[in-house]
Amino acid sequence: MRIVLLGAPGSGKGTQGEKLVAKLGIPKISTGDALRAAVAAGTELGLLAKAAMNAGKLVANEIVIGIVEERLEQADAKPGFILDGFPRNTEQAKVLDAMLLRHGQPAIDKAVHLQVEDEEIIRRLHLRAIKEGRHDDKEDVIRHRIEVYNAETHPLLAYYEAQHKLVTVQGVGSLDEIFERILGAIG
Ligand code: B4P
Repeated sequence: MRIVLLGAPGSGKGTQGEKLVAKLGIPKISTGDALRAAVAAGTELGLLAKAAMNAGKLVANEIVIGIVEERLEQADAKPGFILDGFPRNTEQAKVLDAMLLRHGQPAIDKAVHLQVEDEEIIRRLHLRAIKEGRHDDKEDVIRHRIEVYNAETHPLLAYYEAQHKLVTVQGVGSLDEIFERILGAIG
């Protein structure tokens, strides 16, 4: 199965993605995790990504597309995968569809939208800032990330709706309740 997880920052894509990995036995590909690892390792790619991430902006399409393409070519991703945080704009979504076609892989099966109100997102990311100290979980940066989500990522709901692949799940409640909703929605 090939699943895209969509949702605002802090909507729980990473959290629920981990549960899907355990349940479905397919890998999760998180562009956020890959970029944070590159920043921590101080690679050239990390240096390019760092400023955009800390400002709550999207990292350049070429960089994230390169990360995803390299990862999708690995053997463990052939039977299926969960994409967490990619695509984040229409250009990335179109490139993903073309990439799967080019690699002879089946298309995306479902795009799961985790719906969470802004107030709850801000509350969660504040808590995470205290616990994990992520540079992009500061108040003004959180607000900017929500703006970027609304402007660039939200249009993907219509993109996947047009392909009859969109399922929307309420992302508020216990982790297990949300997970059950996701499993019900993907069938
Ligand atoms: P990401 O790493 O994707 O960050 P995120 O959107 O904040 O995380 P997510 O929605 O996965 O939330 P999580 O489960 O952790 O991106 C970071 C940055 O990388 C972007 O701003 C951008 O700069 C760059 N980037 C990444 N992908 C890119 C792309 N494709 N193109 C361009 N740039 C890209 O949950 C958040 C918190 O909520 C956690 O603390 C969790 O414990 C808590 N939580 C989760 N579910 C909960 C629940 N049900 N109730 C209460 N709390 C919950």
